[in-house]
Amino acid sequence: MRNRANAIAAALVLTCLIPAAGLALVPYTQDFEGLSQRQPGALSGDGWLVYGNVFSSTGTYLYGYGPYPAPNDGAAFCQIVAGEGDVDQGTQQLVVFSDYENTDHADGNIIEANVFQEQLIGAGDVGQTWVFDFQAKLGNLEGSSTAAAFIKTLNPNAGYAMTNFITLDMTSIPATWSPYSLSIVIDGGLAGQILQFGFLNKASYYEGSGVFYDNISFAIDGMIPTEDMTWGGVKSTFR
Ligand SMILES: [Ca+2]
Repeated sequence: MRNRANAIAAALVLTCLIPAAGLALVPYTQDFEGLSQRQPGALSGDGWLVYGNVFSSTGTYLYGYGPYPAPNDGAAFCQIVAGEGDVDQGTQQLVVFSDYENTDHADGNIIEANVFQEQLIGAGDVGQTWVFDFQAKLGNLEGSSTAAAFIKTLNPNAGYAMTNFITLDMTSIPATWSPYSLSIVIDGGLAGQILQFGFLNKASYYEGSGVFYDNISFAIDGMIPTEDMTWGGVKSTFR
């Protein structure tokens, strides 16, 4: 909670420093080719965050921790890997897995590991449909582990209550690359709220939970980030 409180304070400072027009969803694209596989801060430097939730074996919520900058060391949450791609995925990919540094695995508690990007929704985004596209293939997910992709919205003015939780189950996807897509319509009540998009898994007893992801895009429906046009600080063009 303390970290979230610090994040709130940081967000408030940020809110005061940037003009209202800066509070808006911005397109994002990532193929992981330009990030250093060996740098511990490669993913956090690109804005990736992690958050853990822990449940008892019967599903009772126990505690949460984070958000923290996303690690890239192979021990917890996520890592840039190489050699898992087909033609479209190039050399490097993202793998998302459990927080195996959380020793509650040994007690049979269920660790929910979230790996995500976070943005603030502005009034100007209302009425738009934003699409989260990516490609994925199954990794070493096994046993009782589950995985999902998600778009969440959280209301900072209501104790970070979750106001949207749009998911796509990735538990039983094939071990070959396929495209996937999620979308959200930004209604008037969401202005000023936090939007997160990314991936999660639930695992226990240190069971495998890995799913590979690549070619991530977050953009207004009908737009796709490319090299052609600068838009909102990120390059985008019409699809
Ligand atoms: Ca790639």
